[in-house]
Amino acid sequence: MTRQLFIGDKEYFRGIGRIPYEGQESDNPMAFKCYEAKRMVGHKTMEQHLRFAVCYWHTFCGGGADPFGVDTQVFPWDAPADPVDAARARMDAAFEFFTKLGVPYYCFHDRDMAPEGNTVAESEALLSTMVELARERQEATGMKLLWGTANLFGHPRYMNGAATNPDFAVVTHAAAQVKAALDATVALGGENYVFWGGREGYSSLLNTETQRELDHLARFLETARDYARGIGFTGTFLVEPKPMEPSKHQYDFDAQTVIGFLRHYGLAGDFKVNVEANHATLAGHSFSHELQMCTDAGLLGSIDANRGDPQNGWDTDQFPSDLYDAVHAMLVVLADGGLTQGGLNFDAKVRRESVDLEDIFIAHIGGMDTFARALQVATRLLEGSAMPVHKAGRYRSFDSGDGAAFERGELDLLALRNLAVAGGEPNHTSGKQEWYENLVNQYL
Ligand code: XLS
Ligand code: NI
Ligand code: NI
Repeated sequence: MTRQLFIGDKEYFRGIGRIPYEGQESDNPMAFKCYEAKRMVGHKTMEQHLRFAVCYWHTFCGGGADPFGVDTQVFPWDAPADPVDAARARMDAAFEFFTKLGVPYYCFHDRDMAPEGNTVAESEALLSTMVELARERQEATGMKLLWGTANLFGHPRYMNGAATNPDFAVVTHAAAQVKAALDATVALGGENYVFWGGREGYSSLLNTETQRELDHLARFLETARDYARGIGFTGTFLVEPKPMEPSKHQYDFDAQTVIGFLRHYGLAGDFKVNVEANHATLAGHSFSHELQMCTDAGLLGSIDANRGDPQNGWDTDQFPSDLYDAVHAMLVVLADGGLTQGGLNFDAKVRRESVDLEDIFIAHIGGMDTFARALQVATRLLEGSAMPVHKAGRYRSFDSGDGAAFERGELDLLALRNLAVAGGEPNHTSGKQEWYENLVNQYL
């Protein structure tokens, strides 16, 4: 079936067709240099490995406003004065963009897709109208939903938190929104459902009972899970860590904090982690560290692919263009067996100064090429270089004999002490970090 490139009678991205693959030698900014959806890398295609998703919020809702200035980007789909007409126009533009870019997935918040009404019931009705349209668009284009979520941070009622709000009435509104967003996700065949707790944190201990708020968060997630399972959602729930911004102290600080939380409250069976690169750096970690902590725990769910700025300490949500960082990330992902139900969602926005409509294509093309190259480089490093053997070799002393007995828990502290006496001073073994770093550069 040939995919139709735009929906309805209006083309939003005029002059732009389906983005082609033209290879490394091409100087066409509107072409892929590396990403070739059907190209095999190992036993999967690039498309199957990378499972790219476009996010609805930055790409079609964000106009470049910052704390010091209004929107700089004027989107033609924002033209209709009626908010529902604008939502429809935005959806047409979104599906045209997805189709022309050639990604398999998208992600959305309830409020990106439909405006909020004056009452819970009105908001629900607005969302289901738009979901019905999205379902038709998905059928017409073959697009799939990687994950849905609810915006529990934008409305003023959430200023003191959503699930962790000290006022139960607010918690019920958060629940109403999550219920509707879960209904929408299920209706659209979403493969995952995300909880990012933007306001789930606090500013001052003087007015906050943290233990109670954490218990409420866990209870809230549990009730959401039970409802979703009841309506037939078989996907994975994802918690997205972030250390700060907007809250000063966020309960989902980083991957290890979330993993500990999920295990403590018995949620780790249904919930996994959605790692965002920029949130990792805000927490003082590298992107690959966060991914590694999740894969170690068997809890890597999905990825928000973006990057921060080394000089700015906030969530700049830039498009991933750092190949070195992406290689480090893909090394962890591939060693874990790859993304299964998750994907690479571009939770990223073009800079405020990038005001041409084509800039959002250029940004996504760059992000996709970055990860496609990283996939190739990481595959070669894992399958063709000496790196995995050397890494495993560092732990050789645990593979047999007393080291293996220690791992099995068969040696007590005294036995270990006696082995130290018998063995004498250990050899100093080089960690060879520079050797590994040079190897990565050699494969880039
Ligand atoms: C904000 C988060 C947000 C989530 C979805 O920093 O990254 O965009 O991904 O609510
Ligand atoms: Ni995100
Ligand atoms: Ni973010």
